[in-house]
Amino acid sequence: MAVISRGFGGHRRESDPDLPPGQYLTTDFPVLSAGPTPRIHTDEWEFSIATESGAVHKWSWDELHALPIADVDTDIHCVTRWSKLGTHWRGISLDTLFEGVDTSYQYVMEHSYGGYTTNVPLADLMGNKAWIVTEFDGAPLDPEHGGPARLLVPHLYFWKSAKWIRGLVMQKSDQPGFWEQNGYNLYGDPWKEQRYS
Ligand SMILES: Nc1nc2c(c(=O)[nH]1)N[C@H]1C(S)=C(S)[C@@H](COP(=O)(O)O)O[C@H]1N2
Ligand SMILES: [Mo]
Repeated sequence: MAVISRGFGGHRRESDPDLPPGQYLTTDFPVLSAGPTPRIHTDEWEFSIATESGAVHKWSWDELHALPIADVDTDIHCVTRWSKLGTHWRGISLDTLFEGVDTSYQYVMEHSYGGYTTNVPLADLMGNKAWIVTEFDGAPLDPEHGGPARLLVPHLYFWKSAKWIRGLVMQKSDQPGFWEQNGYNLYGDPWKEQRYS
């Protein structure tokens, strides 16, 4: 008998139109970290956005959770070629966090607890395309996957989704972050296979 793989047991065909070129599907959730997993207690956790004027907008864990929370269903694509379709997250839209932020800079450096950095244009964080997520699959985000909170920018390769996010710094020009300095593409569009520079 014919086996229809779409929608069966979560496996879908490699010809799936939602799968970017050169990617394969996985139902696992691999952990990819450049260093040890930092442990950040939510009572010490803080997120900030710093701009060219010297202003630093800060949110504690409780302040973050006072903001409207969004349900996010999305596909994720790692440059090491695994993709995971239909992942479910909850978090706060970057549009919400940027509401009171005044900047004319167009680029952002993401900074994580532990020192990881990655760069992204501000336009890629706006328009309901990026979130600070605190839940995955109905449970608090695992520390290995970036808990208590990570950035989620799913339309770019997953290295742009900084785990253990600590803050964003507005940048006048697009500067390479950690992996970008080590040969990864400055932008990272999975549909254009922008893997390396
Ligand atoms: N802080 C931090 N964020 C990070 C990384 C990292 O090493 N440190 N790795 C990136 C890479 S290369 C990928 S593919 C994803 C992996 O996320 P996961 O471990 O939840 O699958 O996180 C990204 N964010
Ligand atoms: Mo990655």
